[in-house]
Amino acid sequence: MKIGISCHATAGGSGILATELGIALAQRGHEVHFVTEEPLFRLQGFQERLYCHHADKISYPVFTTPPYTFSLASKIAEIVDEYGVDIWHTHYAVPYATCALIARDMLTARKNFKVIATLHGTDITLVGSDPSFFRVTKHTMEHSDAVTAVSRWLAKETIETFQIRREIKTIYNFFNEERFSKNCGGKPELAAPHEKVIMHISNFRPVKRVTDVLRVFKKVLERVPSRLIMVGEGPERVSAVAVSRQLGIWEHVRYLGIHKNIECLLPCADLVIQPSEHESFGLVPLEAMVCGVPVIATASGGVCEVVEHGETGYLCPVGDIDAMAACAIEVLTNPTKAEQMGKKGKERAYRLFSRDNIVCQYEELYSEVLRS
Ligand code: GMT
Repeated sequence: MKIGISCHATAGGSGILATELGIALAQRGHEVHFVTEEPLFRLQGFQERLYCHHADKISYPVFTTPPYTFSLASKIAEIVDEYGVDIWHTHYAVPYATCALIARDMLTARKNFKVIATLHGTDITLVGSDPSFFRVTKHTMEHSDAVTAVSRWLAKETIETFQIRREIKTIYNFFNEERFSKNCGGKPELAAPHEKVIMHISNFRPVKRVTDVLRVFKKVLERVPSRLIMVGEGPERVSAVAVSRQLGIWEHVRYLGIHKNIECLLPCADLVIQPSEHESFGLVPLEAMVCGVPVIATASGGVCEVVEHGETGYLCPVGDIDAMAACAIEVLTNPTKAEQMGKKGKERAYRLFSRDNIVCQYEELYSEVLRS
């Protein structure tokens, strides 16, 4: 098949998933065309059958905000025409599936060109915070040839929020086994030998509740010699740094910034903490489980379908610092428990979220949509 993909190119989970999907599809013999704003964060080196195109960013004095989405729609139509692409798979309804629908409308001669929208979460939260997106999101989902969501929770929320009558198929996210089995050339020294390593990885958006990580860590530090490794960048970083100083834990926290090779950092962690307001899926908890690292997340959203409470980590109430700290201390002071959780996490990740298993589900969907 010839498959086009549009997604955010930045370090977020949806862009990472879309990139890994494109790589996997190309490895399985499909021709894959990405159209993105910037080079893809997770793409390294040359990959046979994989093409990266960029839509132009126009700047003109009368445009207060450059209408990037229209150049994206034009670029999609151009690539579909030039290469004979069969399917455009977008990650997020707005703006990417909306742009692909405009391209589909323009491509009147290509009767069998199909658009698939995968929802990652912001489609819902964006509407929650800005109702002006409601109609365009609903229209896009209703007119795409298929819609998928990355968790059952997200599919249900979407159907309820938008009163959608069509099927939204759940296809879970996956991890790239090859990436997580590569040799990183030794472990980086993130802490002193007697210290446990607690890690948090995110884009530091308010939904990630990064300051909760610091409050939990302060309580853990009172009981367990440890170091907190914060990976990522984003708007809440400034408050996170301020809170680490206020809490007097600054010298026990390291802010590493954005890292491409998360597979080389995660295995150094004894515990990963992701105390988000909600997560539609939780790619970081999944990648931690792949590395055999127990996870503390919040019982909110699709992450409950990834982390198994009491087995591969703990799911605590949002904002419950005491509960998260108690679970963290239990994991860090009980090596047998930590090892068992890590083992079960790895086993669950490989059983439910392996690349071949999930990519096959997308391939089946593409074939089904092309037949319809
Ligand atoms: O979490 C973010 O802020 C990034 C966002 C994205 O668009 O990359 O992540 C969303 O999609 C990921 C991939 O499907 C999911 O693993 C994340 O749970 C989801 N984020 C939220 O729901 C907050």
